[in-house]
This record gives sequence, structure tokens and C-alpha cells, in this order.
Amino acid sequence: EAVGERGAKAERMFSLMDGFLKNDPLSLQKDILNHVEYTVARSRFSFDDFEAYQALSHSVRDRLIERWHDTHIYVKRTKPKRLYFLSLEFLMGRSLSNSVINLGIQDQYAEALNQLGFEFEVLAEQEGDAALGNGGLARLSACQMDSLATLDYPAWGYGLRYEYGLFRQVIVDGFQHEQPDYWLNFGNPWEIERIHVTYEVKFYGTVEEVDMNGEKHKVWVPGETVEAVAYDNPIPGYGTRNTINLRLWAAKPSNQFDLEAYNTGDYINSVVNRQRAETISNVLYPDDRSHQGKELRLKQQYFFVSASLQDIIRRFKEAHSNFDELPDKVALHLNDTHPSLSIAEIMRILVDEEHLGWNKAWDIACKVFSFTTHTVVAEGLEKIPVDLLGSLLPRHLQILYEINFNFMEELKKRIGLDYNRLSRMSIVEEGAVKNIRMANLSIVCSHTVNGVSKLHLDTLKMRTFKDFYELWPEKFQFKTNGVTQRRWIVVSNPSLCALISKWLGTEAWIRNADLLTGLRDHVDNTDFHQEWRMVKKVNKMRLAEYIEAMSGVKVSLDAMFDVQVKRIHEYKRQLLNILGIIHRYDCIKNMDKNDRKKVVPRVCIIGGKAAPGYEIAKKIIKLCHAVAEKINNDTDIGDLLKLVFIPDYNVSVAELVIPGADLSQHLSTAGHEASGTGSMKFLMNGCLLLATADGSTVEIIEEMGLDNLFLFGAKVQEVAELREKGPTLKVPLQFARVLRMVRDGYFGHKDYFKSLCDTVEIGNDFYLLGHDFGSYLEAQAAADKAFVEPEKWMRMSILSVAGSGRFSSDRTIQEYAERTWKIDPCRCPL
Ligand code: B1H
Repeated sequence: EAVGERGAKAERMFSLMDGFLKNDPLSLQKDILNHVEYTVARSRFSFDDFEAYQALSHSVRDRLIERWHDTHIYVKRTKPKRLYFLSLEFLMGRSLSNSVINLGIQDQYAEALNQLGFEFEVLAEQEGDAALGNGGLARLSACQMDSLATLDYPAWGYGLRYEYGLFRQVIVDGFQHEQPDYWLNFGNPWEIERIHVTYEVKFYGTVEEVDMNGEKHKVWVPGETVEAVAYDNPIPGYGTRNTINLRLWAAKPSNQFDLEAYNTGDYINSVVNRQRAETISNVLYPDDRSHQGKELRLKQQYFFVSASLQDIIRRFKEAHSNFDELPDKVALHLNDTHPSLSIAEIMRILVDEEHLGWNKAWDIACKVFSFTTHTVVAEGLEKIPVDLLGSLLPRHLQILYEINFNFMEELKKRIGLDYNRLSRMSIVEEGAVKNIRMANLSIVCSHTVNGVSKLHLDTLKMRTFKDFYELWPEKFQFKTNGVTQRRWIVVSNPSLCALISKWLGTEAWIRNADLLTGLRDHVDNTDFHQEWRMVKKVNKMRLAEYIEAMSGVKVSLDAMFDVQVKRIHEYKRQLLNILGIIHRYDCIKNMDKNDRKKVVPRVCIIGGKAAPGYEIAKKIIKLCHAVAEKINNDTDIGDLLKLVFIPDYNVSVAELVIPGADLSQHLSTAGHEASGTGSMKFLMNGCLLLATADGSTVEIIEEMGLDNLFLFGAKVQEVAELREKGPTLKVPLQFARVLRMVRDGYFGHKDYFKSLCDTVEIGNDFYLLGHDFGSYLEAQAAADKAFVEPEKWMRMSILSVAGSGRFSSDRTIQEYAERTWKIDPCRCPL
């Protein structure tokens, strides 16, 4: 009877459906206007661009939700092995354009809006960035989510819903200031609040041993409980109905919080105290290298891990009754060590809550985790002070000790009593302050340890994780990073996108970037060249307008647009770039009229954020502004050289800057950039690279040949040798000269720049700017020379795009899926 009733209800529900939302321009217009009236609550006769953007986004969201539901239901029914991608950072940027493109309804929306008197591009500019991450690692997560959806993998991302994303960079007098990024101020149409998907997350307290049916079990009695609430963000694939989920957790006060205080009558204070819970997911840490020993950061990590694993285990148990099946149904991926407390947490769940034996639980854990490290040097690896961990997570510390005890016993059997090696490999670092080494933990438990480029893996094997590599060589692999061509060509460079599709005669490259090699067939076609040139020009115009609006500097479109945009770091050597610009300026100043005619005009563009506490990086930003002021106001120089700093570099600024660049610089001292994904975005946009042989540049050379980029600087091996040898006095004269100019106050602020100059002085120059300066200038001269041969430059530009297919995140994700996660596509039927 009950079944019959339910059947009748379902039938009624079904009969009330109008079918799927329609995507013809008229239906879209109706939907948009309905959202103007009923969601934004404005009159259809009076709403502005921002309100139009909101209504438009809500109509897109509706369409996303349809597919997202269908994908869930289909995957739930099919029960494939699922991937859970755990990352504390996702740099999603804007969603509107990306969504309509991936849904395949871009043209329909453009037409619908036109008829309403709006322009899609103008409304798209209303959207702010979702900046829940720092730099390369976080944008990589975002690109990989796009690929997971597009390739139909049954995957979910998990992350934190920071209320404040990465700070906004404001430049005052050439100095960086940080302002909070309260990105949720104007609402966020791209998320779905799941007020019923909540979990309790525990902190502090004690561990007790209790007797249960004659067995002893550890029970964690928490001192504080916080609630995690899910916010779901649909991620649409391109050319598929599949729309996957990025689930972000927000902290809310738990109902169990401080019940005592209510009963004792301190009502006001206990309400105020409840707010403390929310601080956990309040703010993203802005250092893009590790930050160690901060309690709030550890709380964020555990909060994230605990909520995600509860959710994952609950979903697993809904469909499966035996934990032996877990490794066949679930892959857990650790994006760097930031979520590596997952290992201790899964052991706690399996042993303390599910009452599995330790060995069985450990066996399962070792089969579900894989790990990618993005770090190069051992000093960059994450450590957590034992005292801190023990007070915040007392049971987890016990578990970590037990994991380590077992590991050490096994290791002794394998390698004998080599105490130095044992202590290097131990998960617990002994010393004045005892630490947990999160990388060692991740390596011990993961079945696969991934580097992000070939060179990076070599460094891991030979140095950073040498001991582990010798123990478990089969665990170590690399998956060269990639970026999604959907965001970095289709969204950000529509004219290039159209040109590529026209000449390839297909749009299939948007799902299969290898097809870009087909452009090689046209590399000598003059009609093709003509169109290619126009595309670059349009993009340079767009960028020039932006530069003028941001900095007041007018730039010439005939100049080479030379760009370095990325986080500011000593190892990325923005200082080398600036010193090179000073050298160029100095040369021009000393030239006669005739020689000046031969100078290739340049617009040098630098952008990037410095971590708020990173003094030297902040001085680099100030130096850039000081040099820019001098050069840009020197009427003697005119259009021959301009320097502009683009403030607040983020994903949407990148979408504007990268398509407009002629040359892009990737200057890290060889051996320091694990991969470097910015260069791939530039390649996809037909920009030439000037780079060191670092990270994935080595593979870019493999793909395109040495003739297709400007390479300079010491190779990894030489860097090691140079450092071993100690300081040489062989620094080029030009280097000493430009450094002297800064030291002598040629750009003002003499005292302020002193410590910056000291970092590259002979004997101190860890990143070898002095050593590489000569070859850097040579590479720059080669770039100048190529630029005045437009045909040559054009060929190089075309071949860059043609060779960029290998650096699509689709390739990366497919490698992970097949070799590491062992998951298959699960394509939702249309
Ligand atoms: C990269 C980080 C990173 N490596 C700690 N490590 C962080 C470390 O908040 N934290 O604590 C945040 C980020 N990010 C970058 O990853 C590498 O430097 C790049 O070379 C690489 O391309 C990128 C993606 O693999």
C-alpha cells in the first residue's frame, strides 16, 4: 500500500514537470526576467547591470543544477569507483562565462541578452573572483576540476569556504597594502547552501579507554565542537552533461557548544562565544609557501578533513556494507600535505568508530590514498609541532605515534639499525621542538607519490625524498601539470578560439587539445598569418586600455608586450627582470640617435602579490614602482621603454593580460619551480617564453624544440655546483653597475632598498642573479632580434599554440585516472 502511495506521488510529481529548461533565446529571456523579479526582487522595467548579472547568473545556475542532479543520480545508480580530490585551495576565478561555454549555450545567451538591450561581456565583468587560494597550486586544482568534469570522471572536490579569500592588493605610493576580500558581500549565485548537510567536528579534550563487549576501545571526549555546513558548487564539463560537485565547508557554531554557559545564566557571553566557531573558515592564509605552527591553520586543516571524511564515509556506507570494498570504491587524493591529517582521521574512524582491527584499517588506508607534492626543497615541507597537535587532536597524536612506531619497526627490518636514516625518515622529528612531518606521513601511507614535472620528480628522488625513493621506488611518479584550454583559450581569448576552430575546421580541440598540432599545417600560410596578427592586436588593444585605466600610462601597440605575472618570490627572480629593465634603460640613455632607431620598443609588465609578511618581496614591488616612475616620466625615452605594475593580479586579470602578451618571462633559478603553470597559459595564447630550464619548461622544450623559445641561465646541475663552489667574483660588469644604481639612490629610497640589494650581492646571492645576468641579457637580445622579424615571430607564436596540447590538464587528469586513481569515466546519458 505504501509503495502504491509513493508511486502515485511520484507520478504526480513527474506529471507536474515541464521537462528540462529550454535554451532558446526566448526562454532564456523569460527566465532572466523572472529572476530579476523573483530572485533579485527588482522590477523588470528598472534594473542595472549588476542586477542583470545576478538574474543572468541565477538562470545559468538553474541549468547547472539540472545537470548536476542528473549526474549525481546517474553516478549513485552506477556505483563506480569515485575520486575525492582534497585541497585546501581552489582558485576558481569567475564562473559565468565558463559555465555558459561549458553548457554550450553561449550564443543563445548572447542573443537573448542583446534583445533585452544588454551585452553578455559587459555583464560578465560584473562578477568578482572566487579567490580561495594563493597561486599555482590553487589554480591547478581549479583546472583539474574542469578536466575531471569534462572527461566524465565520477569525482568530487572538497575544500574550505573561506569568507575572506586571498587579500586584495592595493598599491599606495608604490607600496603593497593588503585589504580583506569579502567576496560574499554581494551574494554568490554559484553555490548551493546545504543547511541539512552538516557534521560535528571535534577539537581538544581527552582520550579515554572504555570496555565495549569485552574489547577495549579508545574514545575521544572533545572539549569543543563546531559544526561544518556544506556549500556545493556545480562544475560543468564541456561537451557532456556531466556536472560534478565542489563541496566547500563553512564553520558554524554547534548546538552543543557551551550548553553549560546557557544553564549558568551567562547568556550574552555564551552567544558571543559561539561566534568564535565561525573564525575557523574565516580567512585563507596568504602565504604560498608553508606556514608552520599556527593553531588556527591546524584547526582549518582538521575541520576540513573531518567534515570531508565523515561525508565520504557516510556516502560509502549508504551503498556498501563492508569496508574491504573501500579501496575499490573510493580514491582519496591529497593535494600537497595540507589535507594529510586525513590519514590519521581515517584510521580513527575505522579503528575507534567502526571497530576494525588496526592492521586491517591500515591496509585499507594504504590502498585509498594518493599524494601530490608541489614542493621542491626540504625546508618547504610542512611540519606540525607535537605539542600543538596533542592539545588540539589528542587521539590523532596517539594514532600518528602508532603509525610511526609500526613504520620504524618495518624499516629496521628492511634497512637495519641505520639510526641516521631512521631518524631522517621518521614521521616524528626529534629536537628541541618535536614535530610531525606531514610529508613523511603522506609518503608512508600513500600508494603513489606524484611530482608535478619530470624535473621535479628527479629532485624528489635525488634529494628531497631520497631515502623514501630508495625504499619504495615504485611509489614515485610524475604527472606533468596542465591547464585547461577551456578557461585559458575559449573563455579568455574568444578571437583566438574562433581562429583556431576555423583553421582546424573543428571545435574538437576544446575537448582534445592534441588536435592543436594541426595548426602546424598552416604555419607558412600568409592568410592565416594575417588573421593571427589581427587577433594578437585586438588582445593587445584590450590590455593597453586596461593598463591606461589602471596606471595612467599610455603604451604603444607596436611595442613588444613583455610580461611577468605570478606571486612575488625571490626564487622567481622578479628582481632579475627589474635589473634587466634598468640595464635596458641605461643602455638607451647612453645611445646616440642612430642607435636608438634600432631599439625594439618594449612595454614591460609585472604583476603579482607578495605574502603580507614577506619583506623582501614587498621591496621588490616598491622597486618596480620606483623604476617605473623614473622611466615612464623620462621624455627622452618615450615609447622605447615603459614599465607598468599591474595591481591585484588574480585569475580574471590573468584572463586579460595573458592573451595580450608577446613575450612572457619565467625566471626561477633552475631547480626551484616545481612546475610553473603560468607558462602553459601563455603558450596557449601564442606568447613566446623567455625562461630558465626549470620545472615543466624542460618538457615544453622537449615538445617544441629549443628554437621556439628563449632559454637562459644555469641548469639544475650547474646551480648545485655553483652553490657548492661558493661565491665567485665573476659577476658581469653590467650587473654590478645596475645594482650600484639602485644602491646609490638613483631610484630614490636608498636606505629602504639596501637590504634588497644585499640579497644579491656577491657571497649572498643564493638565487644566482649575478651569475645568470649575462645569459639573461643575451636571451633578451635574441627576443628583440626575433621580434623585428615578424614572419619568424609569427611562426614561433603559431608553433607555441600548436605544441601546447600536451600541457592541457585533460592529459594530466587522464594520467592520474588511469595510473593512480584507477577510475573510469561515468558519462551521464543525455
Ligand atoms: C606550489 C605551494 C604551496 N608549491 C603551501 N607549493 C601553501 C605551498 O598555503 N600554503 O601553505 C600554498 C601553496 N604551491 C606551486 O604549485 C609550485 O610552486 C608551482 O611550481 C606549481 O606549478 C604549482 C602547482 O603544482
